Amino acid sequence: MRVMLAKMSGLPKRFFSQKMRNIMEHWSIPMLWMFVKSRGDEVYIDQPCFYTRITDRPKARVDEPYRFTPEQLLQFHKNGFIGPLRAMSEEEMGVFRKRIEPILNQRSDAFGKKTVRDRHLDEPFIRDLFRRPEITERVAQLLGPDLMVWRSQVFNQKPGASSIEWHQASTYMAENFRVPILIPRDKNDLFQLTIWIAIDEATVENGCMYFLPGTHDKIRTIIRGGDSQFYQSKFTLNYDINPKAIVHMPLKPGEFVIFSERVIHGSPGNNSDKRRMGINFRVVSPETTVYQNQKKHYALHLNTSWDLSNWGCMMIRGNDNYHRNKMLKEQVQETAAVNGSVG
Ligand SMILES: O=C(O)CCC(=O)C(=O)O
Ligand SMILES: [Fe+2]
Repeated sequence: MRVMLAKMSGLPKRFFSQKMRNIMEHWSIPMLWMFVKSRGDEVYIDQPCFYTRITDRPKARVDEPYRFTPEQLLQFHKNGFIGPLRAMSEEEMGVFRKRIEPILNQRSDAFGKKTVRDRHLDEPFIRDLFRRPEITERVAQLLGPDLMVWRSQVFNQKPGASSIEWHQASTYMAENFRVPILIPRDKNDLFQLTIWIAIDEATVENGCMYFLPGTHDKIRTIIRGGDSQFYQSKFTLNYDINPKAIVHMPLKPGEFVIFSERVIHGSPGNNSDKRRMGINFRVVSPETTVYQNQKKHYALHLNTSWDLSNWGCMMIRGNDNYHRNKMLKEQVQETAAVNGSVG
């Protein structure tokens, strides 16, 4: 396989379609080998990587009220998630809820269409939530002092909503199996975290998120086809789920959980008459390149694309010493304020 690829990569680029060139550039040998061996039935769910750094040391110094104990840090690195933690009071979340509800029925200015993705691009009050020290100071201890948001999403699980199948992710190559969204310095290092904040109360009955502790050790494969549905794609994660190992994460409004997307996670669907709405956002260091040279992003499991002309990243803590990424316009004025945060 290695020899074949080396020979192929020596050929002039015009010999290959863009699709083929993407595959040669971004599919590693294990990814290609899995595809060939299974004749396309089994593929890695995302670019393979391994979790190596279990530590009880914080990656940033923060003020006392937000500080994790060494036991909490160790627990996070062993499990791949930590929560519940509080971002704001239930009353404050009530105000946030009233503001976000109507927006979801409106077109996003940034993308020119109705979408649950990246509504923070249009709405300063959502950006304010992501910048709360209750969140940033916790995340900094796990990921490092310089934090940049590149994606957010509202998960509005109405009564009767179906499950969000067990899944994991690394560089979000899984969204189209051609090009990764994220290019970190080292794929194996912890380069990203997701923060999921409860807008409504999330309970076991209305389908709070659940996790399989310790499964962030590596990226698994998926078996294509079958009955399991991940949005519009049909696949099953190749992992034998032990029901006893499942950890549910009930959250009160205003509480959040921090997790590595590499940990196997999902939610069981809403079997109640109460809505379960939450908002997540994904954070990397500004050292990571996001949507490199991409003008448009296509997600296979949703069969839709987003025009990235108005998209940009946003610093929520520390400094961007790399200037690699397109930033939100208003970030220029906001940077001074962010630089004042705890270092
Ligand atoms: O809201 C959910 O149930 C799933 C969320 C999720 O998969 C994520 O935040 O990555
Ligand atoms: Fe997820």
